[in-house]
Amino acid sequence: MAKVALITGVTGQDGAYLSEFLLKKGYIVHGIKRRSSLFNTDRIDHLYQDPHVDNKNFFLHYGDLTDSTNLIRIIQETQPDEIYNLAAMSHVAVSFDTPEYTANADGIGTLRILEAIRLLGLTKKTKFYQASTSELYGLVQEVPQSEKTPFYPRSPYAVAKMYGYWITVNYREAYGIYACNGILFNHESPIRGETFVTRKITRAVARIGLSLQDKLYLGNLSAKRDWGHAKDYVEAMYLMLQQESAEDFVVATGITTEVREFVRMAFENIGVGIEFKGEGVDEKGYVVSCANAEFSLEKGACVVEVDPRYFRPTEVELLIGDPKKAQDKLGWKPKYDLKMLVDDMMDSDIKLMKKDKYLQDGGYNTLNYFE
Ligand code: NDP
Ligand code: GDR
Repeated sequence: MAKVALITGVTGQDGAYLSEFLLKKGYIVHGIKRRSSLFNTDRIDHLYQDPHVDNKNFFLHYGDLTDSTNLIRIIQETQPDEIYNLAAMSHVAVSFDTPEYTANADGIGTLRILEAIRLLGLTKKTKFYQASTSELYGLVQEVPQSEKTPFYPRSPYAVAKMYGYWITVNYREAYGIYACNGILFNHESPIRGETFVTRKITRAVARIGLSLQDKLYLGNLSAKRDWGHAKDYVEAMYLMLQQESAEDFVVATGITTEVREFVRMAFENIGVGIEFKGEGVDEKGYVVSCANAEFSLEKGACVVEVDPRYFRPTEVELLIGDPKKAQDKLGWKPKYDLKMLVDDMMDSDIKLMKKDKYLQDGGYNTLNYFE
């Protein structure tokens, strides 16, 4: 019998890669998607199956983490062997603007699913994965950060996720549910949301190279993140649910890099050298060389500038994870390093932006929204 997985947040970056991964393993995959006024299934359209044909193995259900009755009904109908709770208001900066909604979806949403498992009598059948985060570490207590490092959340997002983390531990201990937290450090990909810093950078660098845009505005260039590839990280989620007993795991590369270095690497991908000058809000990045005729940029042009509107009320300055437990117990090892990640994202965004350029040159409007 094929195993059945239910994925919340199936339309997001991780939901799309995890669906692909589980379908390849022979799972029947159910995903919960929100109703929206525009199509929101771009990332999973290649997995979509016509509802009128037989032998389908990928199903979508309308739902929302803020609606208990809907979650209970979907879990009852699908009787999943594994639930991956990936749905969340996942943008740290936006959580300062929508703190109550973030607490409801990211914090109480996790409780709603665990309670559904309990109320439906599925505590022995259904395994649960919670998308916990390195943002829990927040203000640096120790480096590198491991499963034993104390938490100090620094945003409404991280505080909500802290509730999700502990309620997962509590339901494991109280009711014997196989429930795990994956404490994942930042992971990116060509389908990363456009307003997270890596994708904002790769999109903008591709556009600047193709003369579709002059400048990229960023916030804190000194923040350090432990960046991996989402394709590697969804494999760790799956492995966590295949163990003898449920435990929590850090998933990270163990290497940390400044935002400004990510910018430099993205420009390097198109043969453009840049150097940063100034400090804080005065910091600017200038083209120092351009070795690629296709993306020729004028030497001395200022292509990056700090805009304080992207600063956060409280910032997480340094994240670096210790993946030893995941390596030892799960046998997990990432295939991508940072250069491979940057190159993968750049290649994809250059292709996308060439399409935009073609449309613009033909007199058509293209999306021109940057945040
Ligand atoms: P995305 O933002 O790409 O995807 C989030 C998903 O959640 C989307 O499918 C979104 O739907 C859905 N969603 C948002 N709010 C609700 C809601 N109220 N009810 C139902 N669905 C909702 O995130 P990622 O794929 O990057 O991350 C997956 C999970 O992992 C998130 O929980 C995130 O917080 C966490 N995480 C991510 C890390 C990362 O670096 N990517 C690191 C650590 C943790 P829609 O498409 O309609 O917006
Ligand atoms: P993060 O990711 O907050 O770590 O959360 P994000 O890419 O948004 O920020 C990373 C760092 O870059 C700095 N930064 C900017 N960030 C954005 N978005 N836009 C900018 O213009 C900009 N300039 C500098 C930020 O200040 C920050 O320090 C991500 C999300 O996926 C969470 O859901 C997840 O839990 C964590 O990663 C681990």
